[in-house]
Amino acid sequence: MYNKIVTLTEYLLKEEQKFEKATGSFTLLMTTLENAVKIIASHVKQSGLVDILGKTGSTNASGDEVKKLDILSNEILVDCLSQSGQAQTLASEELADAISLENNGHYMVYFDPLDGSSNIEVNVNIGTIFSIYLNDKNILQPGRKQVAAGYIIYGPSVMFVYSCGQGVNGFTLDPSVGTFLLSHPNIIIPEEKGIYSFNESYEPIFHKHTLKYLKDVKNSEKKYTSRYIGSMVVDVHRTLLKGGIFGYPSDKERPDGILRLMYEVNPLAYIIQQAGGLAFSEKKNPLDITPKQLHQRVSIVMGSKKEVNHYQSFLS
Ligand code: P6P
Repeated sequence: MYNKIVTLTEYLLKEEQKFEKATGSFTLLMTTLENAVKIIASHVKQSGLVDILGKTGSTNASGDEVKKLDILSNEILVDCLSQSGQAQTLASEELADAISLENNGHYMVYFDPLDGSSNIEVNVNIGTIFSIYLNDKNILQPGRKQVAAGYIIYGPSVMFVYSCGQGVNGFTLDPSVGTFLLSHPNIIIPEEKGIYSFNESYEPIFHKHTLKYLKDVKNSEKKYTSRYIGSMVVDVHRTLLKGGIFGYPSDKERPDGILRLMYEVNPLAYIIQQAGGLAFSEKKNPLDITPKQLHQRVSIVMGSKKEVNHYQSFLS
């Protein structure tokens, strides 16, 4: 008997059967998303070749314009999700306003099509982040109302990580078959780990509590190390699997940090909390923030329970 590994599609269908009233709409939405990110993954893999074959913004051998990868990724997601008919509203970091589609889709999908795109040219991992709500016509729902969220990491492997409220599962693309296989069932974040992930070049403008925290971990008996990739989705993925803490806190010049609530912080905070970790923006759970506008920025610290509590202990 060959070693039967569960595919993402099989997993989605199995989950669907747990819900009596399921119509298959969510499964179709997620399968559409899966197909879109496979197309993005293929472009990401070739991105290094674009430099050889023609700079982005130029035209390629067949005369097509070579697009910036984040713009192309956004177009792929908008096209695929629009055609699925399952989402009535789409919102993207790359679009000023949400798109309202002429369909009866049950869902609203928010996404950062290619987070960390500045890392593409140096061949460092990047990712797509998504957040899904039921379509209740209000595009500014708090993160707690997400029905599903997750991300796809384009790295040595392409990984699809998501939760719909019953824990977190990771699927790895088998490129020989073109299928995501369940490789990380029921991911639980380690309760503590000495890895902190902050951009310390902002030390001159960090608030006092952040400075005190960083000083403490550098002089702690417990061994800490620093890791910062500069793609939030990748820094959070490492934190999810290995433990530790990721932070982009507010500072003296950016009272709301820089990360986006609707399609970066909420989906990743949802995943971290579904895996048993903590997340907070200033003094509250980001999932409890009622958004004021679509591209709202918030400060964020998230990760292992003990590490986040340790950071919070420095908040006066
Ligand atoms: P800084 C990438 O551009 C991004 O939006 C996040 O993915 C990442 O965590 C952050 O910005 C990096 O910002 O200020 O450290 O370069």
